[in-house]
Amino acid sequence: MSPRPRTAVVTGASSGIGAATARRLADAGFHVILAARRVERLDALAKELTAAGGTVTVYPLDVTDRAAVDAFAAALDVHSPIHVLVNNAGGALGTDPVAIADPADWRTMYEVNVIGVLNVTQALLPALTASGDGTVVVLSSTAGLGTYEGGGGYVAAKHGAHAIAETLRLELNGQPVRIIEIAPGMVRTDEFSLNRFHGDAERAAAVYAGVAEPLTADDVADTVSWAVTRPSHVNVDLLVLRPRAQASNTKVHREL
Ligand code: 8X3
Repeated sequence: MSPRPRTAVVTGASSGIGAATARRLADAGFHVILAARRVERLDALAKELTAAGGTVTVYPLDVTDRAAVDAFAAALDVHSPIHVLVNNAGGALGTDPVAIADPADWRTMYEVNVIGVLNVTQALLPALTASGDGTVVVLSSTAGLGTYEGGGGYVAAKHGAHAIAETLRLELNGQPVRIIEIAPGMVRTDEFSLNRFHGDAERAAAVYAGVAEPLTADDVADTVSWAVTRPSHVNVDLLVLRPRAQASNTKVHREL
């Protein structure tokens, strides 16, 4: 009898880095639980992964809704232990300077990037610990490690996600759960910049103007998959990845 597959939960799995991570983890043999708000996208991804031989489960979820997250955790407990949680759901809103930024944007970013990670991690920690070999991934950002002009609310929120990862690693020391933080720099996805600029496609595209090869969602997913498949005693505390054209948050080589 072949062993039961290890189970991975990916939040924000409907697009971008989340969907790419789900693909990579399914390919690596995980039973992948796809969680996100947009269920029709999850269904399409589930169909694709199942056709490729993967085992997936779809679960509609808003990570900022604590009651929904608790119900999600209760539903999962019935089935199997959780080995990997990838806290990917997140995003940016706006690039206004601090002096004039909209507090509503900041609140939304804090809710999804910080409280969302807190909600899902708290709810799944018992199942991750019970697995005897759990991994929590926090997809933060280079915005969680340093600031830049116009980054304001996103930088603040991602510093919050970084703080969760650092604190949790200390608090769980001695338990069979490792905490991995992956901090990507410039990644070109269909939605990240578009959402940030409230649907303004021109401004969204300008972010990547002249940049030879921004990272792709799959570049990040590859890194997540690599990190979570290291032997259990190996903890990749923090991994920063950027495109070669980006030397820092504010130094980007553009060929224009
Ligand atoms: C995305 C990186 O540079 O837009 O997390 O903050 S950046």
